Amino acid sequence: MITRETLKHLPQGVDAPSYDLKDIKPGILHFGVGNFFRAHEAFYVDKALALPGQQNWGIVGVGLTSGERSKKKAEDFKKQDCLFSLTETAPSGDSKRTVIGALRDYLLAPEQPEAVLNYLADPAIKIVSMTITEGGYNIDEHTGEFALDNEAVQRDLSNPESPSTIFGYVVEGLRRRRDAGDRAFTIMSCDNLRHNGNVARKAFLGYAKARDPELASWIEANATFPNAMVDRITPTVSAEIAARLNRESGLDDLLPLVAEDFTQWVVEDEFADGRPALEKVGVQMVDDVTDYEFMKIRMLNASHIFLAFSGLLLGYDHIDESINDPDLRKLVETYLDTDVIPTLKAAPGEDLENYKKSVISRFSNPAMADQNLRIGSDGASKVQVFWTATIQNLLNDKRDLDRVAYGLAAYLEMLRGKNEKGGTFEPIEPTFTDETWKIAKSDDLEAGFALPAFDGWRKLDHAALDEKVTELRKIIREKGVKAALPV
Ligand code: CS2
Repeated sequence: MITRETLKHLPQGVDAPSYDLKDIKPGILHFGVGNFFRAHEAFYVDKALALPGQQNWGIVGVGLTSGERSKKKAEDFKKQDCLFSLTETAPSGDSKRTVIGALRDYLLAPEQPEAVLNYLADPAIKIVSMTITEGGYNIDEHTGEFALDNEAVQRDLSNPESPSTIFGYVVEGLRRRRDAGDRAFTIMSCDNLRHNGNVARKAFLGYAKARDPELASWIEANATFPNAMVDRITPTVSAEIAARLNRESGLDDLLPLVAEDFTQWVVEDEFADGRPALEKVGVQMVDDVTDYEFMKIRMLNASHIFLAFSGLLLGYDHIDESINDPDLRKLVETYLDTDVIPTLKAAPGEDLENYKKSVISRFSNPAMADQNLRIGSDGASKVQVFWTATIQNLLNDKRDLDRVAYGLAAYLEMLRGKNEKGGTFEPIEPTFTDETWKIAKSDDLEAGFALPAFDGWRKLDHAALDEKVTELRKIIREKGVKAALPV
């Protein structure tokens, strides 16, 4: 176990926080303490805490789900004083190991709802950040608005002072602040969405308006919702990986974590009540994040799901196996060169050709053992966020549809959960209902077009695209992925 005590004699090669934990006071509350958050926001804030005058930016983590796994995680955090180790590994295999101290408390909301609300109402908390996944903002795909008919949201609206959703918690916290004459906080999304701040604004204001329009106006006038581009590949840590990480570090960490050495965070500098000195620890503070977001989502994430869907069908477990398959690598390179880069504008300081090379090298990092199943999970949300803009461009400009048609065919075939080696797997689609699964599992090659993930281009002329997708699905089923690859 790592504790304040063991920090004093860590194994060689593991860095301890260079500040005194007892000086740190919470200034940020974060919902969704997953691996990505621990390797990204917590990593940057940890560096900031070591700078003079930054000790009031410790983080309180909040989990929203109950269940055995969540309870175990909360207990592990408590046992370790919320400390955990991060191993950053380069494609060459070189690693750097650090104990991160930025997380100073961890609460499970279903068990301690009032403690969470007390933090949210406390003016010392100046930023409420979140990683709740692309699909977590409860935006209706058809209307583009916050979905008020969601059951949990309805429950919170009838009982606004004892909420269970993130929307209910945040808005109740802000209500208490307004009533006490305190300032609002910054609501900072760290999810991998285009204009994640705007999405968060829509979600939280959508809920607040339904709860109390006057409160919603106060929040609109006083809170801010900065947009950000976030990037760091952070795989799931299986028991086996955890054991390896501990073996290599010499630690006995209950919550070890591994990430690539690359990391990027570009944030619009719009904070309601101050922020840590992020610009001093490598965060790019900008006025407009748009071009960074497009570059990342349409290049890195879009390629990632191409590789994950294809790899799952071919029976590959990990993304480095996918990118090391020369046919899949060629597919991704051609997709980026032909379909994506010509429609992108380079963000200041970025070069799209270099970015492409770095993405491909990052995918090849064997130390990540990044699971195709993880990357291919929630395809319903990811297809919309990562591919839709490219598909719309190609349809509008009447350009070659081969690669996107193949991608969609691979996605739909992947949902059937069978690989070419005769194995099966369970695709993960948190937003699917029984009805959507029926469509996804149907033998009818055209049924999949009814999935909401495809809505983004149904208003455009999509007949040729559908025809190609159907043809390619047939080829994948009859002759396999390699026969369907458009390269
Ligand atoms: C992946 C991301 O799951 C996915 O969609 O593409 O988790 C990816 O690893 C991160 O966006 C990298 O920043």
